[in-house]
Amino acid sequence: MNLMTVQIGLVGKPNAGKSTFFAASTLIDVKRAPYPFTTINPNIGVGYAKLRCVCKEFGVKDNPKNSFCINGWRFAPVELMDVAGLVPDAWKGRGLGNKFLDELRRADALIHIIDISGSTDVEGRPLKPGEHDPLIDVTFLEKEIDMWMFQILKRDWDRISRTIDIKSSEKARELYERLSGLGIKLESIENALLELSLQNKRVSSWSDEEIFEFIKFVRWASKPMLIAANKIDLPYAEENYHRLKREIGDKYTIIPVSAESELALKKAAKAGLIEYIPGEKEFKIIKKLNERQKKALEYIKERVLEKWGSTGIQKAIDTTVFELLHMIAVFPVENENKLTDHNGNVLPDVHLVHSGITAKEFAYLIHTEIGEKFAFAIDVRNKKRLSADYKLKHRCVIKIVTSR
Ligand SMILES: Nc1nc2c(ncn2[C@@H]2O[C@H](COP(=O)(O)OP(=O)(O)OP(=O)(O)O)[C@@H](O)[C@H]2O)c(=O)[nH]1
Ligand SMILES: [Mg+2]
Repeated sequence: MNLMTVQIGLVGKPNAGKSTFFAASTLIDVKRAPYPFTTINPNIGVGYAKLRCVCKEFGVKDNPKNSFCINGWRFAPVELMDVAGLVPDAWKGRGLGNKFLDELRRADALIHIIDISGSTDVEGRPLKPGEHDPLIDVTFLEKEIDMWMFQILKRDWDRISRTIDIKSSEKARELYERLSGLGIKLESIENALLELSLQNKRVSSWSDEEIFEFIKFVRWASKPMLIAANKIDLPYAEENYHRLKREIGDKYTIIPVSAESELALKKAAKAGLIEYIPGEKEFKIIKKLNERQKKALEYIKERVLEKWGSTGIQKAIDTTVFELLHMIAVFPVENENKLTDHNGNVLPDVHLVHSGITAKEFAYLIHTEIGEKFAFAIDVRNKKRLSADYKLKHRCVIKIVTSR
């Protein structure tokens, strides 16, 4: 085990705004353009999940190392991956093929970026806003991912299913071995077998429909997906958004987003024109702007911030991390009085980890040796001792004490 940064895959059809979402989150200047297949090779970069820092509560001035803090908001690193657009039948190799589907293996969660204004067709070709129904994109993309997994499982299925039947006591584990390269969890497989009543059915007698249902179940459980309704600033976006909420809102979390607006705000902030904290509803102009800049910011203010409360980019990442993946943030320190590491940095790191993690498991994540020598942990807030199997809480500050 080690402290791996959570990885979120940005998926969707071409021209939906994946690279713009990526650039707005990471400030990496990747190629973006209003036509399909702008991105060919994946872009990987660091984005951030936002949470209340503990600095104000403890009354300290922090100097973060693996993250940053603005006005009491801590931004914890997450890895984002922007891949090429998916078109119908991508799993069979259409478009840029299934090469980039393979790139999603490691993703812990997916953000599906759709063009909620309906200004691109299912292959990403430009249309007038309102001409395409974004609901179609939601269904097709999932089918592509499921078919891709289905196909991987089906390769060699006859032989594998018979082997699994022979060692029937290890059905879940055998299937797990087969699917582990896709980042599927053993627990999801066990649940799928139970939920779909496939536990006692010989694997070699599963129909294709049953295999597909099984895949759908494990994919959903292992790679939860959020929908980012992008281009929310354009005409028709609002009505499409409300319709999607009505029709599929019980199954999906849908966040209204304008990636282009977030990118513009971040760039303006970087250039010293405005003050802007990612995820906020407002920005402050701090330099004299030219007419074009004024107009662009006015557009964002009216069409996005005042209407939707934020550009949605930060909210999409935060919801994925804290709600879909149920992660928590942990601040480890070495000196429980000064809240520092051994170099004197105050509240240097924050780590996103799965909820339910114990103090000892967390120690192992920091370093195998710290895990092995774990004696107890200290809850820095109240200086109480925490035992090895204590389940850590969101925003806890802990010190791990090792035996010599
Ligand atoms: N109006 C508006 N346009 C946007 C928004 N986000 C992205 N776009 C535009 O949509 C077009 C496509 O954006 P990209 O980020 O290149 O799209 P992509 O999904 O990465 O496309 P491929 O790499 O071809 O798959 C660009 O012209 C962007 O400027 C938005 O929030 N509002
Ligand atoms: Mg792209």
